[in-house]
Amino acid sequence: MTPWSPHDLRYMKRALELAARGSLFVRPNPQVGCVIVSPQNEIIGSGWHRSFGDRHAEVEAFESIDPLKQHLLSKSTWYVTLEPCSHHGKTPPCADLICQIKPARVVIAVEDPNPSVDGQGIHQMREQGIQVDVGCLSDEATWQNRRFFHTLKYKRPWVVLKWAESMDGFMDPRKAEDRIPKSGGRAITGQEARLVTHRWRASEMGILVGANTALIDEPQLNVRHVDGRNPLRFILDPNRRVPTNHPLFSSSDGQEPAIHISSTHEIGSPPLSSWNWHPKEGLTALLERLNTHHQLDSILIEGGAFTLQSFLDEDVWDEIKRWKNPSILGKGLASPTLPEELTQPPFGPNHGFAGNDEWQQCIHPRFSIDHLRL
Ligand code: AOF
Ligand code: ZN
Repeated sequence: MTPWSPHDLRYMKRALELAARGSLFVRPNPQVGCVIVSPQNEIIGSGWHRSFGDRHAEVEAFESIDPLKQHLLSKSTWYVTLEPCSHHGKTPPCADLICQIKPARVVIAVEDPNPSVDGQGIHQMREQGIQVDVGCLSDEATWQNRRFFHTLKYKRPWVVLKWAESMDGFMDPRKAEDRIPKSGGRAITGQEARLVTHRWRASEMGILVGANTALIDEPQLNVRHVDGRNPLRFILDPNRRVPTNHPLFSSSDGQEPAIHISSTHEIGSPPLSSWNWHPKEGLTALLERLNTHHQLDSILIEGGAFTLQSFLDEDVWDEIKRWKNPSILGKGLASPTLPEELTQPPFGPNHGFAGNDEWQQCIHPRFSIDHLRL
């Protein structure tokens, strides 16, 4: 294995940091960052993939270089968090650009598993005599793009279960029988937590609620409190209880109408505003359809208790994000039961506070970084 120098680790960390700035905007593309360093260890260019369809990180880093420093390029080292692409997508291949420039060295965190790239970018650059070293901070880079890697490997989106509960484990102070349609949700958490939740929503491509939540809470399922992209909304309603005039079925503020999943619709060709799924097919089949019909690389399951519990019971989930409010409600709608075995995310914090609320994040015990790689 290549022994990574302290400089390599430093600049790749910086590239990962930059990549993360695209996290709310690039999906279903991966987050990618790039840092260009002179032989004197000066960062002369840096960039990241800012939003879906936009320039790739390498191009942005290249274009950021001061013309007076361009002569340093032939001896430069490029740090990229994902293998430079070799395909003509929405933009020309980054590997072509790098081959024209011919820097001394390119350091890559992890290969791009996209079948149109898949090692060809690396091969192309090596053919041109460029030194290419792969694997610097590869675990961190794989984790950062877990949604992208997971979907390419498993053909289903990364599933995040999310809910908020009181200290004594209730999601709603009302019991199930007191929760009548259109009565609205009862917030367990405060305003600061809402901002964080909206950032979580913007981080995932889709958001799904069950029929009860749609009927009772009438949630908007958007990211109105933060700057970011609205997720595509889904209502899981096998028995078709949600009426077609439900507010979620209209577009608002540029957000697409929610997609209705029930067991009585006909399957058509995408894009679809409704499609068919029956609980006896299992949640894995549902998730595979979310990927084939809508190219979803991740989905946030926002409730309610029954829908969340069914994902837990079928063991089809990857990450849990749970809010805990210090209140003691004594009664109400019980929250889902956390599985006994849970694992902490490999990088970054697994809990934190927003105002009076604590968030906790855990991942499925079967998870490993290797499990994400092809
Ligand atoms: C890179 N640098 O910054 C990114 C890469 O549709 P396009 O043209 O934007 O291509 C998207 C694919 O390119 C994406 O699925 C992944 O394989 C790669 N992303 N590659 O060299 C970047 N974002
Ligand atoms: Zn590219």
